[in-house]
Amino acid sequence: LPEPDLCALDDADVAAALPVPSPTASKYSRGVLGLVAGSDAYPGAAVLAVGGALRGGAGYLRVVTAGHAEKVAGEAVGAVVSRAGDFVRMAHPEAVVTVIEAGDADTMLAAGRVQAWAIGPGLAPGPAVRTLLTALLATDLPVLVDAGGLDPLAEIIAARPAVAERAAPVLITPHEGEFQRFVSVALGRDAQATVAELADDRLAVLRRAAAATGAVILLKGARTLVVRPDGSALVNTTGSAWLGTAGTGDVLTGLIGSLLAAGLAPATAGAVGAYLHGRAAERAPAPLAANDLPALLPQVIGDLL
Ligand code: NPW
Ligand code: AMP
Ligand code: MG
Repeated sequence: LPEPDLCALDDADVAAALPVPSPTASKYSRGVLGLVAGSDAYPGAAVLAVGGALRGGAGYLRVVTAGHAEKVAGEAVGAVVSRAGDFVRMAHPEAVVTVIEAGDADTMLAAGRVQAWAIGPGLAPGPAVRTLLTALLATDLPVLVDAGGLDPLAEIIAARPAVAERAAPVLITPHEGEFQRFVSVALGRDAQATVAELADDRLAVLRRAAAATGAVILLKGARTLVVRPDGSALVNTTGSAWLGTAGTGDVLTGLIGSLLAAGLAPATAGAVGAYLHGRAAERAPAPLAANDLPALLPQVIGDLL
């Protein structure tokens, strides 16, 4: 049955929403994204997210990644080093990297002129992420939460529904497994019941979760849905099953983050990002790898403009 309040974007909608630099634009006015990503275990997730953000058109990309004290012969020598930071610098010299000690929110927030934050791809689980996320939620900037940021966000919401109270939006981009964990921790929903409810009426489950948490929810999958707390929703029609490969979600996070930083509203940024990501996948020779996607975004965007 046709679903009221469920809208699918087309090429013309996406073209109209895309941020195009004005003649007087600068790297700052085009959107400064703060991206908190990567760990020793998952440096690749940070590299992929950075690729999505740069080719999504971020004017300035600040990458914040947690490192560890460098040791020589077992002795700390003062410097904080980060494998993910090194990988990002080598793969994307455009990105400006800040290496922090785990949980050092003050140094993270000192990254200048940030207009939106994205946190999650490849983060190491642990209490430090919750500290960083709490600090980001206390800002008046849009915050995108994915991957390793989702469990800490669920814990924060369970303790106090801060997300609904903050003025700036929160956008979460879980896959189905992450969404089940999120609602089970944040809202005390039984995870198995959520699996059954999602199969029965995906949109209804998302509408309840968005209304209860105050977050815009982008649930990834074959038919990615974006749902606002008021229940209005967008469905993505681009992409293919070849996207089911490691790291594609990390590219999407960077891409959506760049659109948020450029000033798009969260649901629009999510839906436009999913649309462009899907179009890039349609152009990638199959089987695609996640790292193919960023390089295809300029063609996709150029053809729409
Ligand atoms: P099961 O097996 O069905 O019971 P995780 P992740 C379930 C980083 N990456 N898609 C499934 O449970 C990410 O950014 C780094 C997927 C499974 O056990 C994250 O920080 C890369 N899972 C981190 O790795 C490239 C689904 O959820 C669990 C599902 C972990 O992210 C890869 C997986 O969730 C990756 O992006 C679905 N549709 N439905 C790199 N190169 O550095 C249910 N599940 O444990 O959060 O694992 O998504 O791989
Ligand atoms: P993640 O699991 O975080 O790496 O994200 C996976 C990405 O691939 C998301 O953008 C999904 O929407 C997309 N994806 C996964 N499976 C499919 C599928 N069968 N059809 C279309 N897109 C998919
Ligand atoms: Mg992911």
